[in-house]
Amino acid sequence: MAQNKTMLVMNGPNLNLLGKREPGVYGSGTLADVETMCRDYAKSAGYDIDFRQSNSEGELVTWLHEADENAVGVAFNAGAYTHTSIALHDAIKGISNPVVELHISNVHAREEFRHKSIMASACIGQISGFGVRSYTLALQALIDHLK
Ligand code: CA2
Repeated sequence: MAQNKTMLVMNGPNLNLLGKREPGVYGSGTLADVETMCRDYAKSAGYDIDFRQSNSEGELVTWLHEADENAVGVAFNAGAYTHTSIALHDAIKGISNPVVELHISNVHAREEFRHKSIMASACIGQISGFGVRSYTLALQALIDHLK
C-alpha cells in the first residue's frame, strides 16, 4: 500500500476573511493564496495538502478525528478557538498525529486574552508571528518531526 503523504492544514473561525479586512494585522493575502503557498511548499517536500477552513468548532473536532486516518500530521490555525476551546485541546490529545499550532500574528504581542492557548500543551509546538509564512514554517516543523 502507498505511504500516506498528506498533511492537513486546518483553519478556524473568520480566517475566510483573510485579505479582506485588517490587512495591518493579517496581511493582504487571501486564504486561497495561503492554500497555494502551502501546496507549493509541501509538493517540493513530496507531500500533498488537504486544506480546510471552518467557522464551526464541532466540524474542526470531527476533522481532527478523521485526520488520524487520512493524514500524517496537522498544521492548525484555530483562530480565536485557540484561546477558548477545551474541545479542540481534547480532540488533539485524542489523535496520534502530530499537530502544530500556528498563528499569523504574534499572539503574545497582542491583547492579553490572546496570550493563553488552551491547545498549546496538546500540540508538538507553536509558531506565531511570521505572517502567512507561519503556515510553511509549521509544515516544515511537521516534516522534520516526521523524519
Ligand atoms: O494570528 C492568527 O493567526 C490568529 O489565529 C487569528 C485569529 C485570532 O483570533 C487569533 O488570536 C490569532 C483571528 C482570525 C480572524 O482573521 C481575520 C482576518 C481578516 C479579517 C478579520 C479576521
